[in-house]
Amino acid sequence: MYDEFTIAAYERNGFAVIPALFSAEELEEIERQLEAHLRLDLASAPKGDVVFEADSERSLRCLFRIHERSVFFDQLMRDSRLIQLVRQLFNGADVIADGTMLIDKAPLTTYEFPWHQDNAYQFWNPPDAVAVTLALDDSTAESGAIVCLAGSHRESILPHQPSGVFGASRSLVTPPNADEYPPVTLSLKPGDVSLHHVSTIHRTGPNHTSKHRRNLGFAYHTSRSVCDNAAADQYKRDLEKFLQTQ
Ligand SMILES: O=C(O)CCC(=O)C(=O)O
Repeated sequence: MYDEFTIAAYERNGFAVIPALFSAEELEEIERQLEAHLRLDLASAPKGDVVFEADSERSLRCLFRIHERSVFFDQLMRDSRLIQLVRQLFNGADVIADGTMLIDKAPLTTYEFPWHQDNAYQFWNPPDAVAVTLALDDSTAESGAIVCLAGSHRESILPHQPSGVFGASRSLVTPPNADEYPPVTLSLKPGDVSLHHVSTIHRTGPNHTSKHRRNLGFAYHTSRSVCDNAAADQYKRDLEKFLQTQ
């Protein structure tokens, strides 16, 4: 059971941090598995699931749907601590695990993931869904940590547009009001986990450091939520069209 303060903070703010949920030994194993997986997967993963930096090194920026091609990462997404945590956020509702992704902000990369709400492309109704982030590296204001707007999860989904940033499909049309919803940087150490509600407005900034800032992201929804499949299909078609123009 996770403490009531964490759950209360999540309910109030739309995000929370659980320090050191994964041990150093577990992280070592995750690193080993990730390295082995990347050796195999980068060449064979579907085109839309891999995003590289545009620089000459072509380093990896995002790898989506890892759970579909890796038993280890599928099981990690179903880790009992993560499932129990999400179940507790949603008052004991059944939890369905949707996906695993890697986001690697390479050293000194300048792009941002602009302000957005995840439900602008996930379409859960009601929005009983959450993104769980496991830090593999130090995530700080300097290295491009996730910044959430406290309380913004109470908003409905605001108008979004294509973000123009590879890996981040949509961004808010109008930047949010920071007076209404104060920004909070989710600083994480390796092994820490953060949670943000699918309606929470958030962004990530550039990585000004000389080190990678990698996050593993896991998505969950509850059995109470239904996906608006028509909207999701339209979104996929629009995204494919956009990728073909690139
Ligand atoms: O981990 C990251 O860098 C991106 C997080 C994010 O914006 C998201 O999960 O929607």
